[in-house]
Amino acid sequence: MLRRRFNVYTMFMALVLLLSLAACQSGDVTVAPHEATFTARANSFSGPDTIPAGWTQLRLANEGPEFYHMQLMRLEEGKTVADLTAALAQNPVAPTWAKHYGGPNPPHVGESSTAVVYLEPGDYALIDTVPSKDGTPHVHYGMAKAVRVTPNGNGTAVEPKADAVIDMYDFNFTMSQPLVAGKQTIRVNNRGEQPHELFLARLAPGKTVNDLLASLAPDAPPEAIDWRALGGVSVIESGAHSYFTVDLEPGTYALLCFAPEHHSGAPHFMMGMMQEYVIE
Ligand SMILES: [Cu+2]
Repeated sequence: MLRRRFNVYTMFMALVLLLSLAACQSGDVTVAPHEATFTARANSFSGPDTIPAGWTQLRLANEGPEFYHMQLMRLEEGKTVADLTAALAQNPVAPTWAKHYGGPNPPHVGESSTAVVYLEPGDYALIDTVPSKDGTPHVHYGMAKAVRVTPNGNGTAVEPKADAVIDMYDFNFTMSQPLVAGKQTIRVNNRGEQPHELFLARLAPGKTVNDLLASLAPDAPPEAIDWRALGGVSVIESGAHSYFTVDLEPGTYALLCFAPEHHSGAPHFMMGMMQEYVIE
């Protein structure tokens, strides 16, 4: 009897060992991107100080009262987060020593959004250039954090698979195929010469992208925000690409780019990067 119990126990332990070995093995050949979560609250970011290099899924949880995004900027050696915020206070067009590496664009208040970006090792500034209620970008109210991207030893995080592609040009958006309802991963390519972003929102019935823009004016009443922020990818450099996953339902959507034009500083949506899109 004792012997039989021992055998059952041995077999059980062998099974546990086999299963854990299998789990270890699948851990070595990671297929998903790395993940890192940051939280935005009134005038602060919290999250990890270091992230491994490679394809990384960044999640932004909005626990603050306004709209926030994550904009990763890779800093040239010797430059600091303080140098960048000082430069942006002089000119909203980023200095050439800071390169845009994207991040999740604003989720709705109380919600979260994700974006998958490719990060090279180096020192980054995580900033939020979304304006606060008074029109001053959050980066000037303390939403700037140093993040170090460390060399990735195993290099196994792979790129996501896209269900649809949106191309960004100077100055419009084009789609590889009609977007459909349902959960999907969208690849966003910057095929323009300037840095671009994609912000996606679902409009209230009968409303237009102009109504959305009007609702962002400092004097607009809070109830003017009758649309839903659905994220997207913040600014990436010419030639770069990024991904985001979103669950779309039938309705009218707005696609917008707020990046400043290199010479005039005017937001790109004023130059054509604002588009409505209907999903049947
Ligand atoms: Cu743009």
